[in-house]
Amino acid sequence: MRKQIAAANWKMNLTAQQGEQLLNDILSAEHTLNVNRIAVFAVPFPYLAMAQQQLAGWEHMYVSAQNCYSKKSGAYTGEVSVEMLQSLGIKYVVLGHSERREYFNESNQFLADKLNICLEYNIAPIFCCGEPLEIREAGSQNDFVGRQLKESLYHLSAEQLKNVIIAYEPIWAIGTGKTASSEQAQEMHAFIRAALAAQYGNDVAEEITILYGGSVKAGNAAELFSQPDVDGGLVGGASLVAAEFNAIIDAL
Ligand code: G2H
Repeated sequence: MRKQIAAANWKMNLTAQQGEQLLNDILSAEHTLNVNRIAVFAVPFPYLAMAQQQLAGWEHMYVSAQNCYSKKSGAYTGEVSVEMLQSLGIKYVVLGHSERREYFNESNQFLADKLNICLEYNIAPIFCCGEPLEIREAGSQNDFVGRQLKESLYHLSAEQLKNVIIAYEPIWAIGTGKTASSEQAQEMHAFIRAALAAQYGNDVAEEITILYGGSVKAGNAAELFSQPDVDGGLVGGASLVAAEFNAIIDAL
């Protein structure tokens, strides 16, 4: 069975005190999680250690970074290495979010390097892909996402790929309130799985968790997650409100 994941992406939001309170509010609700149904919290770098401490002792809930650098260590002022993340016990990192691609010029090749180093350090990448509006309107979304997969992932072995989580996030649906319909999400997730199957075989593709991201909220999570190839969500705005994210976890 594939892992189902509710992943919170706090982005650059909340003070330390607000973040601590939010996690406490989420932890104080009852959740029926298990090894194949987990919650992940991608918090800002300064809160990683705090979040790790708060989640210590809670099963099936994990802290994630929102980014990392592609080099092991060295003179890269302001960057954070996977070795640093590993030393805190972090198990996940979001890579290639469209905001990083757009504002920080992250290319498919740069992301391939980041994927490599994460996998070397046993940190599972949550690899984001997705098309902008003009590509969707031109009907070229499969080619666009297919190329992102090819250029960042296809150098990996099947064993490595099994540790990668994919998040499909159509850029036109991010923070806009415009969610992709569950049919649009399913269509792209099925395309991604078929592309992985063509490259790595059906058995490998069936094991890969593919999350949907883009204006997921309590009100649409169950419908999105009920699609056969949608294995959970990467959630921005709604993950900042305990009641919303609690409901999203429970919709898994
Ligand atoms: C997409 C998503 C989280 P939101 O960026 O990665 O954010 O749910 O606010 O659209």
